[in-house]
Amino acid sequence: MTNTLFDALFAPHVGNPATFLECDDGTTLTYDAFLKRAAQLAHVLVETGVQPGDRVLVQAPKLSDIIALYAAAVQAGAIYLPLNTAYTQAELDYFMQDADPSLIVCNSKDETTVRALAKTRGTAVLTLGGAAGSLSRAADDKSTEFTAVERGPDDLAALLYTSGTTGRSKGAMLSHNNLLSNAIALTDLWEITSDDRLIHALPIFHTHGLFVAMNTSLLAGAKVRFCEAFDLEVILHELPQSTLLMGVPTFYTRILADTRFTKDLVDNMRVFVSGSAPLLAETHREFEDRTGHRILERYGMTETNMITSNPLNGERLAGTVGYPLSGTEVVISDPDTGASQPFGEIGMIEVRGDNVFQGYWNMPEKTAEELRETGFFLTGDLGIQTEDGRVSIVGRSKDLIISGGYNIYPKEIEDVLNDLPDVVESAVFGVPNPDFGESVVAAIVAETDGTLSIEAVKESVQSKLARFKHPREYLLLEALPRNTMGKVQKNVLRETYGT
Ligand code: MCA
Ligand code: AMP
Repeated sequence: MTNTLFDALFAPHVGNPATFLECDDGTTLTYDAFLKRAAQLAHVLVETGVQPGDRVLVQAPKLSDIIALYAAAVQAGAIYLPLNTAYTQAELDYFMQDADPSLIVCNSKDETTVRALAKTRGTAVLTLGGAAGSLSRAADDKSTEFTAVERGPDDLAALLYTSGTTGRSKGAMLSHNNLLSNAIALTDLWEITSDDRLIHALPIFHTHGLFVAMNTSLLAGAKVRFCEAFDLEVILHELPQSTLLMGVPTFYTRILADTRFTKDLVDNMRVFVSGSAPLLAETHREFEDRTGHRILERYGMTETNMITSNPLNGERLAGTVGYPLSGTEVVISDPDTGASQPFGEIGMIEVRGDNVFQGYWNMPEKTAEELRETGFFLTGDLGIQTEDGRVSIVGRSKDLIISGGYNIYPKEIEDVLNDLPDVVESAVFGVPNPDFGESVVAAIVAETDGTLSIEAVKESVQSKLARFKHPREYLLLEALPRNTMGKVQKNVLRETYGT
């Protein structure tokens, strides 16, 4: 019986006595113990009625059991669907409707509300949250062996939602081979081995924290210092005993802002990886001046996993995202005609390879718009490529704000604002922010009767959207700037209000 991802990432660790996870409370889990826990959880999934191909939706705290649950879902042939813990009930309701999971695993403290949402569909609900979690408890007396369900390279292993320019989140369908091929390419390129110790301070519901960080560690048999969240004190404490850190640019600006962060703290460190958002050349330089290390920047997307990376051994250039990974092709095309651009010309970054997803869940038209029949995926990022293949991102053709590594699509926020009775129209845009890279500003044109209350607007936004998407500033304007075609000029808003 084969199960592509399980056989490569997890099964080789049966009986492996090496440490895998080191948690905040001081507990550690060996690879063997982790595998046994995953098997117990897989038994609970099957007993709950999860069938191969079913979605297991997970919105739960970052505990070791959540990684074992990911392994259990893969082992049981299910499709793992992780969600940001910051999502509101309204957002969760959308994902539940769209993905139609057979099981929801939520935080114990959210059980009542999640059960109320799940009830109408008859979806099973289990909880994670230390000893109190019903999933954890149910697993405790199960067998520590489980025969992995047959799954081939093209079967789906995960469904990751990514917001879109239409305001509606889309589920990116990722196959066993999408995840495995990318993990192999990154582990080889970054030379990750069982001698490595990774500081894992990213959330575990996105590609970066779940696949880039965990799948490579699993493949290599590395140790993972599993931090519940980003905490500067913990990072400074762990650096001398670690070799790898993977983070978003905010991690690096926050670390650099602390004067205790010095060269001698990172003597043991091998690689600092940055991604999910543009790393300022200034941060790159300051980091090198302070530590002698050049941050290794790489580029990816939920739909494609990682696409390019600066080299481990060659030159890591600030402001570039490096070369296409092994097995991944990048072309730069004219965004209007789709024709290939000459080297050095700006165009749409398109990508093809085993890393590229299988399409959007239940959205064949969207899939057809963004995934060409030739297999090339249109990233919506604008870039250039030099003759030797090095890629730089120079902008985006999609209207997107990246705040602290989280993607925020203005359309989703504008839809909420425009639905309010006193709002005529709105435009949401990003402005530079020293901590998060960009932050969200909303410009609103209100009805002329003057009854619009910003407090009421904030309340409405709060009930519908996760906190990280909330505008940090509201502007009341008489009119939005428009070009001669009537299109709102967000560049003008950014230039006028960016400071
Ligand atoms: C937290 N807040 C945020 C963000 N994070 N607001 C905007 N943008 C954010 N990213 C809110 C909190 O709710 C809080 O709200 C306030 O801001 C201050 O929180 P703070 O304590 O400063 O933040 P934090 O908890 O320390 O989190 C910052 C963070 C975190 C560590 C940078 O956002 C983070 O872990 N980001 C990584 C995201 C990531 O993994 N991205 C990868 C996805 P209040 O005002 O109520 O206090 S992209 C991906 O996977 C692609 C494929 C790729 O290429 O990697
Ligand atoms: P997501 O949809 O969360 O997978 O985010 C993918 C987007 O993040 C890409 O389309 C890029 O716009 C952005 N991104 C990821 N890595 C980088 C990077 N190193 N530099 C600039 N943007 C990046």
